[in-house]
Amino acid sequence: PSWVPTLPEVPDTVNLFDFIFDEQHGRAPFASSLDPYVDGLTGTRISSRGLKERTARLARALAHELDWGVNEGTEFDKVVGVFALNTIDIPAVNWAILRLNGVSTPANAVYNAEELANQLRSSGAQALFTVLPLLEVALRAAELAGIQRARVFLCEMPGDNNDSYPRDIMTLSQLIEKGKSLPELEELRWIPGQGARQTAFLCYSSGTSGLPKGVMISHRNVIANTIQITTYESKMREATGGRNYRDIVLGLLPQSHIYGLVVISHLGTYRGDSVIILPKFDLGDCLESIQRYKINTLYLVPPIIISLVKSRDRCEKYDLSSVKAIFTGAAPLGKETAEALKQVYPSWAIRQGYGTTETCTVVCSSISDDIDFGSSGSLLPGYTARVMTPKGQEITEYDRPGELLVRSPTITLGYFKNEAATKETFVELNDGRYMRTGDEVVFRRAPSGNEHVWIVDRIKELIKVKGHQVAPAELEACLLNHPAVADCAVIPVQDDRAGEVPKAFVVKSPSAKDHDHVLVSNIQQYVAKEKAHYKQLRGGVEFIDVIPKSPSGKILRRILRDQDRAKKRQ
Ligand code: 4UU
Repeated sequence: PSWVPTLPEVPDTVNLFDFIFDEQHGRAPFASSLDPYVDGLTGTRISSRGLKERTARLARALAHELDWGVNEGTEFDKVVGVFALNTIDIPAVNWAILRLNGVSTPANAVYNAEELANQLRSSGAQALFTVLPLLEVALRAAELAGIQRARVFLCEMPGDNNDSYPRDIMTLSQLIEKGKSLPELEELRWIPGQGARQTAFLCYSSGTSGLPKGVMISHRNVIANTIQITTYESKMREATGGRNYRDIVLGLLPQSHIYGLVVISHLGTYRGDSVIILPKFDLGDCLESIQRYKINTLYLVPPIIISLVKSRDRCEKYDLSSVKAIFTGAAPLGKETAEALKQVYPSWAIRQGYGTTETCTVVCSSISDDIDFGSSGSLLPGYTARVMTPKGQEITEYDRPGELLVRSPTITLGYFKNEAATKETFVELNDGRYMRTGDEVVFRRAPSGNEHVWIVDRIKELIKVKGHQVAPAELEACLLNHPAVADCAVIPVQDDRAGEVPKAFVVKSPSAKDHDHVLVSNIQQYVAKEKAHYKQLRGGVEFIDVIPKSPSGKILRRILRDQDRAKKRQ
């Protein structure tokens, strides 16, 4: 639409580390009077200068401990896992890894040891950062993935009992102290253009099908999305009265997921915001922090919004008048929930964004003076979209659903060591390289006249539980190890709180003799033991005679899903 500003050129010659820390790139933080990170629980602050210095020292210490040369090997020889709750030091950990020309692979903090070990193995991680509450899982996973104990590091966080730090495991403070006296690292040898297309992060996503895969996110992808968002928002702020406030942001969403990684660490620091870090969701801590730090921008996911609406009485005990805008994404925010929130907090601008790991975050987002509840707003500058029928025909009319394909400088490099999946998801069309989102959308004209994207359904296999990805293929592989399961398929079912939860259809093996209700709970408990808690079969287990499959043997989950929905509507 015409109001969306054009995208300034996305630099090809700068790496993400310099983009964040080098003042010549027009970065705001050093001009900002705000501290980039504040620990919401303790009030501990890190200044811009402090952040830069800590990152530099940490990079020197890491190079020393891991015996890594900045310009030796490729980025994939220097992969480091980050398995942590949010702390004010996680951005510095990521950027220190990038300063070594390495790759950070952030892992979901609720993973169990097996799940983490899978990611560490798949990414080829050589070292691991963690926090005390996750240390046991981290050490077990490191062992499974062949990472030596000496290469596991601990980031301190509030509430730690210092006596519990094992003596043989280095903490972040020890590393930073050590880095103080180590010599400067050599300059990053950066090949202009090519270097910017080097991988910075391996974030895991199952994409359109199969198991989680490492998405190769380049330095330039992250830079591009921060520039896109900043450009888009500056226009919006002009449109809403030229407000030029700096944001004080709620930094609650995990920095291990693309949403938190880009929007909280990178966008926040680039813009000179102050991010108030909380390690995990606790309504009281959130409300307390909003009041105490006068937070004006909340980045949330729908389940948290639901709890804000439902806990209205509790919220009224706090002064939340600083809040100007809330952003929601990672799963659909229904029209009803958005309207309920607007009723409770009429002064808050509610803005829905839509994004994916493979597009290095935000694709489209709504603006506050153009409320169109349920929509995900307009495409960010630099995005081109196409809507396609299953047969590959382009849809150009409004209101006709089809799969969304997008092109942008944020489209990632592909899946790590997975040519087949890369080819399926990233496709070359006549005007460039597009990413198939696997989401069904319609374009619609909003009351304001702007063109908006509505995410209407999901074509791909993915299940979204509280915004977290659950890959049906992963649960199916797990279920097949259960003696009572001969065949199975997993689909999403709607859930009031979590958005979606997984449900399994199971063909019983002939040896299964127990009563169905015993078997159901037995199977559910099995998954609960093997997998992280959000992957549990909360949608239930249903026995069927045969799993519908295509002639080539692909599970037709969509048939099961549509049948299940039809049954619930009856
Ligand atoms: C309906 O969830 C994400 C990224 C989310 C994000 C980040 C910054 C949203 C807004 C923002 O500002 O990534 P993934 O890879 O974990 O999951 C991607 C999938 C999408 O393909 C879609 O199916 O998550 C679903 N999804 C949404 N669905 C993401 N956002 C939305 C949304 N409505 N607003």
